[in-house]
Amino acid sequence: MSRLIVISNRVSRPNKNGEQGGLAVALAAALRQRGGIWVGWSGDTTDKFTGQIAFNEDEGVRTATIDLEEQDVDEYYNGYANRTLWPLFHFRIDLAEYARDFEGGYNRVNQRFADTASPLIESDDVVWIHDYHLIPLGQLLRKKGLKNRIGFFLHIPWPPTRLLVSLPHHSKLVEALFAYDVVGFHTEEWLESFRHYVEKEMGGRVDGDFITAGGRTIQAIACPIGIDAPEFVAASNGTVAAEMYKRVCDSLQERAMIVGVDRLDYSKGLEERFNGYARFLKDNSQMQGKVVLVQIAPPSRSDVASYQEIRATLDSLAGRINGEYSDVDWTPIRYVNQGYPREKLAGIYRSARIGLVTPLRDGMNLVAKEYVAAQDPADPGVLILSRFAGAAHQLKDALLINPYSPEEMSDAISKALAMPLEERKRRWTAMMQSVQEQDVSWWRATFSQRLEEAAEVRQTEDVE
Ligand code: ADQ
Repeated sequence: MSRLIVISNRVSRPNKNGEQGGLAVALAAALRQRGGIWVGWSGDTTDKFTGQIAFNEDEGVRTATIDLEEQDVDEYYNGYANRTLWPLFHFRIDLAEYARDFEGGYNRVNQRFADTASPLIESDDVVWIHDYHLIPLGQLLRKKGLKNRIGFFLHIPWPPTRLLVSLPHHSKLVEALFAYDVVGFHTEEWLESFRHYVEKEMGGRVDGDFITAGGRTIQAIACPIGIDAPEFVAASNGTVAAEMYKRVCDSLQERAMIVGVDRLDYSKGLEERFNGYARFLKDNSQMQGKVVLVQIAPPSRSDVASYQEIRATLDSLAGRINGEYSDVDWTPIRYVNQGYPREKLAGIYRSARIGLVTPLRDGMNLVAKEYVAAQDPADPGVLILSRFAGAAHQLKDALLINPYSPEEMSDAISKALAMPLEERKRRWTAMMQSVQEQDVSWWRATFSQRLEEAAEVRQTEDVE
């Protein structure tokens, strides 16, 4: 079996405390099984980039990391990745910043990744590159003569063509994807937008999964990521989760809990969620004092101004809603700016009657799947899910809503709180089947298999 080389912006080194996310666990398992290396940025900076690689091996997983210069981090990570591509790909062209320095830094760092990774790659290795930080990397590796099978997976949405063309040099970015053998998206919707761009802007041809443009044919597929379902179910039934469940339930004093768990990011629709919940309290005064929204949102990307703004907005909104509706013995929103280990999170999910997952746009959204996996099968809670999350394509038995509409959110909360046990069980069983069948191991195996097959197609072509 060929070795696997994973390349992503950050590398998640396995640790004994099991505090990695599902994606990191799945990739680490693949690396352990096939051998190989995980390459990426260390998260640290250095005065002058030297290309020096730090090798480590933890729990049977080899990692290779590099330090970047301060200017690299400003232009590539905080700049082009998080101030240009992230907002644009989440349909927020109002927030996207187009600066030449950012684009220059992005290309420079991708070149640094190519220079670092290429000597580590052997001729038989399969290379799997992740996410919007590294779109041009495959092309840069090809320029160095690499003939390996190279796949790319995009973890965020692919925007509609009419938005994407607002990006200076958009065609250069998309053309770079044609250096890969397989390009993966979470949903048919993102894939359709990609195909649309290729046909309309590049004069390309689509033939099922095969897409041809500029003389290159690649496979573009929808391959939805999942969670580590068995691990999450086990965590939910463990002692840490049970302690957390009890702690939360004791604090609720019979009140119904609604839970939201998100990185503090404007794409997650937290402002709209707070407003929808406030609308529910206003429309249902008999429920005041009987429900609590627990919103867990650890800050992220706090060097970027739009993230500082969303944090300030939410601080004041939570304060205003709590000021308006609180009583001496009840606070409607518990707004928590910290992260929790997965086992504790599982207990928190289980104690909530409702999981409120309402991003304005989301590639997939794993929190929705974790909420489902953590439920008690005998008495499951209800998932309220944004129709604009990739997860809505699979979790069709959630209460699907438009997150921009406070009325829809308010109605869905009422419906969920009144939902009979039989209906809750029926909806949960259908969702749980999807969560278990298409879990993270399925995702990894499906994408890898496509990549292996792609190589065979190419070899056959070469022979002819
Ligand atoms: P994210 O935008 O980070 O991921 P998501 O898919 O919801 O979004 O994953 C977040 C992960 O972080 C979940 O596993 C969750 O449990 C964890 N997390 C969030 N808040 C936490 C907290 N307070 N404490 C502990 N853990 C917390 C990007 C894309 C998504 C896509 C994933 C995977 O934006 O659309 O689903 O990648 O491809």
